[in-house]
Amino acid sequence: MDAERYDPQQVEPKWAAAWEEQALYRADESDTTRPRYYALDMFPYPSGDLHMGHLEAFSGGDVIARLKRMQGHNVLHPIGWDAFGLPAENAAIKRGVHPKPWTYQNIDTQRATFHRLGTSFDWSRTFNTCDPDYYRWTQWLFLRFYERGLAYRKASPVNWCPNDQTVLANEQVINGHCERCDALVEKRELTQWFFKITDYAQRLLDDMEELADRWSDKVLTMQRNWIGRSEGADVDFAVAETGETVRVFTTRPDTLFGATFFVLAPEHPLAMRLARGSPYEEEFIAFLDRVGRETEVERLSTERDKEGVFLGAHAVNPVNGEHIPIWVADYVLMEYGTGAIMAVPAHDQRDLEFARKYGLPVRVVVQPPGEAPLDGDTLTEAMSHEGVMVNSGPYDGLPATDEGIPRITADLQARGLGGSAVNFRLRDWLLSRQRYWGCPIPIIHCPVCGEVPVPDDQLPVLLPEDVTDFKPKGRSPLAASEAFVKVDCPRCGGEARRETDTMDTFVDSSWYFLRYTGLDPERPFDPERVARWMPVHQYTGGIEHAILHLLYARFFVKVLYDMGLVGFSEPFTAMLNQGMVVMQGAAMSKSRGNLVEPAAIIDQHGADVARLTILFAGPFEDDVDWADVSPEGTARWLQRVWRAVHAALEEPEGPADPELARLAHRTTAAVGDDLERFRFNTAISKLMILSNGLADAVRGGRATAAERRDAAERLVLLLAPLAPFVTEELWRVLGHHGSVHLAAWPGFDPQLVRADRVTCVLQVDGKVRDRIEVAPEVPEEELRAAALASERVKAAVAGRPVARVVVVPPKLVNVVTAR
Ligand code: ANZ
Ligand code: ZN
Repeated sequence: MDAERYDPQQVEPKWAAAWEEQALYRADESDTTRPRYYALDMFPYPSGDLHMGHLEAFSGGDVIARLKRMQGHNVLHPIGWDAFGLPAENAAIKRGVHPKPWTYQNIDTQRATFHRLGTSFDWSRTFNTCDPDYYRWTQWLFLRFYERGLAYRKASPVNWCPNDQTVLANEQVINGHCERCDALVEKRELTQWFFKITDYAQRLLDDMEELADRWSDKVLTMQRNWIGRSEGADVDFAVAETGETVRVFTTRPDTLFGATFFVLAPEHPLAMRLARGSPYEEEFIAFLDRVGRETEVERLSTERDKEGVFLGAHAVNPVNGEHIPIWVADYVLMEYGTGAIMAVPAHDQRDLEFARKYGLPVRVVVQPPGEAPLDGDTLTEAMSHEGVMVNSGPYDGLPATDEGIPRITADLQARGLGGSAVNFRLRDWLLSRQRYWGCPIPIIHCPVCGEVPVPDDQLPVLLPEDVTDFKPKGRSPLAASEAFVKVDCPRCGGEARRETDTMDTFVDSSWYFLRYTGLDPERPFDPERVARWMPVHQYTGGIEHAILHLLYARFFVKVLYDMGLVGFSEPFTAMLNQGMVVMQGAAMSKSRGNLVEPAAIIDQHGADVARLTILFAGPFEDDVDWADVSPEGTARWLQRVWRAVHAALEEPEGPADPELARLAHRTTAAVGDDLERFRFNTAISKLMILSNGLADAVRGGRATAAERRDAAERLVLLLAPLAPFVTEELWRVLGHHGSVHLAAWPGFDPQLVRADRVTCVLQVDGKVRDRIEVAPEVPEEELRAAALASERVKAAVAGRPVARVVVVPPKLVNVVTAR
């Protein structure tokens, strides 16, 4: 090829085919000498071709895999497709085609784009979650969870998306809207399948300590808040009129003497019992109906007026025997704590607003020390911070938090009226969906035996092929297939019905990373292979999964750990989240007309340019605005790299040039460091400096042939993880026979890397006036003299007497004048 012009369209397909043919990136199962490294990228949804977010994520993930390979690791870098689910199905409905061929067609399209992009995947272990060979094991795992009581069915108020006509997990409701289609989510009372993730709440929280520093703080904080652990106490009140007990959860048992009313969630079973037959029944039922139409967000909103109804009954406060009125109110939720609260309006803002609206008393029981006594009648804002207990009988004078809480809690416990309690915000994971394109739940409903699991040897329960109507109608489209639904009970042989709901796709993605260790035909995964490769060393993917997928996958692995199938309880040792790719500040979309697609960029500039451009755009974790980047600029740089390497080999040599050697070694050290920390953008800018340095030296007739070759080889090796095609071609130009991607990552000479000049800042009275270059080991005296000799420093001193000179070698001199 031309030494003057590099043609990616000619070179890239050639290498893409060769790499595939040689299975260059296959993980080596038999090798026991090299350390193993599992570089995992979140697998894509096959809805259309790869998008720009994919380009960024997979380019970054691929750099890591390639770097580790060159550094001598036996790398596992797999890929597959998260192929079930709503996006594929909705698109299929819109186009009037079956979700299956549509999905597989998209997978083919994406696979082709991955090939063009040159991602270093091990293609021998790819799979799609919609393959029966895969979902068979999803069903098998479901049954193991079921046996352990970790998968169960219950009726409860659940989130319902009226647009997608299916239920949603709490994690899929974003500010009251459907995560997928943004429709306002409703509550419906339905019987659904759940995973008992709440059993693992504490461990999900505790094990995050292992992840500190290797996962972003942002993701860890989001998970911590989602799990939402609260410490407090359970307190039993009695109903004065009926004598029955009703329990509340409170984080503030120290405020018990300030409880002036009692509130039940409208859905609390006791509320209906108390209302029935009372003069308040009609009002209560109308209220219940109204609240049923409010979303959870509305109910919890601090902006909205709280509403409630008195039920005519009273609760007996266990600490002082006081009778307080029982209300129902919308701001108390059935799904949190016990669904009942003691209201302490002086110290809880929501209770205060409710009390003021309905004229209920407000009693201060915690007083800020050293301030004038608060008055419950005039209080406008609840006093929610620490203080000293007052109006609290035997507890008066105690510091409320440190002593009041433990004492009151212990006293209640001693009397059998409660005790300390921990509450989690986390709810069980609602996993069933009323949609076609998902993994069938392997359960049979028998009129005699009840719920019967499908026996393992009858797996997979295949999705019926005779369903033609996929439109969501509130019940699963699978119910329309007689052949699917009608089945003999595995236990009694009688006529029974199959469960027709399918699983949430997040079930599929909660264990896929285990199966990449080997496509075992007999098991979901081979525990020995898993032990060899896992936990994943580096996981790369979008921050949008900060809670959903990452929480569920952590939960699955903990259950598998308890089952003895894996030897670790955290699947992903380190996590890297890329930012979003936007266009002129807005999300890219076809309808906005601002859509850019990776395939089009590859068509125009080649894959290396696409990869380099997105990685050069900024820090990996920040958002990228495609309007601000220049693939043309990157393409021009690659042309310069191409010419510089050729010129380095072809032009007549010159005198030795230690500067070039220093630059090459310094770049080696810095780029290795940058890539290790995922600072792809700064690594690229350092490589630009090296390529310019090499071109300049050659053009200026400097450097020996050996020096030039060394610099050129380093440039190609260091660039290889970022731009795999041009470097593979240049590696041949440099006379090598094997692939650059299996070559060893270059070392460097620490002597050459050590900076020989550093910049010293010269200040006068703390203001920067000049900068000079000095040796790193410059003596203090010499530095002081050099600073005082600077023309700019002299001008700034302007003849005033110098009071003292602060010298911090080799970085700073500050000349302080007397005024
Ligand atoms: C009395 C009290 C006094 C409260 C006070 C707070 C401050 P977190 O921190 O979120 O766990 N609560 C309990 N169950 C509730 C439910 N189902 N719906 C709405 N609110 C509920 O909040 C726990 C506090 O939220 C509990 O402590 C309870 O109010 C309220 F000065 O009890 B507290
Ligand atoms: Zn039966």
